[in-house]
Amino acid sequence: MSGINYSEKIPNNVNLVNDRTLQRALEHWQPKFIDWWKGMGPTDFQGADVYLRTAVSVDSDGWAQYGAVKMPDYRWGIFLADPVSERKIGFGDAMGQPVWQQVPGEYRSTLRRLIVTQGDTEPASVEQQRLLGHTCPSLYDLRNLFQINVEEGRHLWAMVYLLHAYFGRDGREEAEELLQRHSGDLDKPRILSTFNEPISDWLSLYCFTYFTDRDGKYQLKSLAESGFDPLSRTCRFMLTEEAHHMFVGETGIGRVIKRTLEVMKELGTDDPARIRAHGAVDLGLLQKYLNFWCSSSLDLFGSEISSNSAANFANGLKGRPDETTYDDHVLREKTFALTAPQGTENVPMLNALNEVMRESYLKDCEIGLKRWNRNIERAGYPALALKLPSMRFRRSIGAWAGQPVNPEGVVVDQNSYDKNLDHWIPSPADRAFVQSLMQRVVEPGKIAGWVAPPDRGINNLPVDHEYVKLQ
Ligand code: BYC
Ligand code: FE
Ligand code: FE
Repeated sequence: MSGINYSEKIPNNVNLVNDRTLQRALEHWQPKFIDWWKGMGPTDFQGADVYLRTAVSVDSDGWAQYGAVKMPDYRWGIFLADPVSERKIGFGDAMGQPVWQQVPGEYRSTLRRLIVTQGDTEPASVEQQRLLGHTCPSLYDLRNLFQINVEEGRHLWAMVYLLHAYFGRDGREEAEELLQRHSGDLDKPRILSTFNEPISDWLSLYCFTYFTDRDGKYQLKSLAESGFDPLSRTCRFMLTEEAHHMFVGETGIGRVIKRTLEVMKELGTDDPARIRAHGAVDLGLLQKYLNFWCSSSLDLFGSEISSNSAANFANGLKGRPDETTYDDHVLREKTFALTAPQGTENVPMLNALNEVMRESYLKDCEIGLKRWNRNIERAGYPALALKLPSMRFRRSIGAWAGQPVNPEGVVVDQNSYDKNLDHWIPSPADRAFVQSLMQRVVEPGKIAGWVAPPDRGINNLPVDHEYVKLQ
């Protein structure tokens, strides 16, 4: 079951060949996807040979095969984790009943909306990152960018498969629209806010893959709990691909810090102006980038009080990440003490699940910070330790939306908020400086001056391997 059939036009492990109608519908969508990839995917590198991994099976061990591939020839396909026999719904009012292999009529529009929202983020991120290849700090980084891009493309395939296979004509229409909305487009933007933010430099890419791909991890984990079994199985396999995206973020930021600490040591100073003059990113500037992308990603969990989240959980559509680690899977009796600008009140737990998830997400974000801060402390600069902003800072969604809150979570007056914002998130001058660092480095083994080389290469190859052969 878990073996992937690559002899077909659309690689898959769902026995597509036995469902001609579905196969034809997907083969009809395939060229539109390729057109989208060529028009909206990475610019100018479509002819380059990229050292990419491709899924060969959905087992946890050895699912990847590595080799040089031109991106448009990447074998995007449909891969579901193996079914769990006799799987039961693990939470909500229908807990203990068998999972659904088809979409229950009463949940059809809600499930479609969840799948479309998930699907929309995948091509959005490729669009956001499309120009970064021109300013890559090394071939190693360039390869990682393209690996992420092709996998986000495959995540789109995963959602499009569900839409085509389970939602009939509406699903096919939604699949078309996934290629028609575009990141940052004024008329047809992507659905969620973060996916319309430009990613025009590599510091933003590292922050995006650290914070925003991690929202992907949490959302996919909660959908992997779903009573709609095909969605669960799809998300379980997507999660195995997601780990590398967050790795690029965590090691990327770690390498920026490493380089900055080297420069600080060399110059014997922590003066931001001198560090910048030396072509590195001072830690205060990095903190601003963390504040920006973390706060933006916190919005992706939705409102603190949400009837959508309550219904999704009660109906068995969307659980909590790692649902089995909780004691109570029904939550009809529980409440949650929620603090809003008006004060603290107890709300039904079911309505507060977005906030529960946001809290566990933020805890997960702390792990990288601890690691980075150890190096900052060891270098003798404990006062420059990096911090995550408060969950209330710069929110656009939910109870704290539009409130003048500083990164520590304290409400300040609007005037001082407006005046200080440029100290908390990157100012236009900060962005211009970071942009000035973005010089393309494509000699094998060479690296830009603002970031340290990685500790090791891909798949046991040396760091100076020619990961992308440019034409
Ligand atoms: N921007 O009750 P509410 C990934 C909307 S990332 C704009 O507060 P709910 C990836 C919301 O849609 C993972 N709109 O929230 C990462 C709703 O609109 P409608 C993506 C927003 O519904 C990197 C209204 O506000 N996956 O995979 O409980 C690279 C009220 O909603 C935002 C998913 O998100 C926002 N930030 O929860 C590549 C999973 N937040 O319906 C890929 C699927 C909320 O009233 N999505 N709204 O018109 C969901 O589970 C939910 O839709 C949300 C929102 C968690 C996003
Ligand atoms: Fe993804
Ligand atoms: Fe991702």
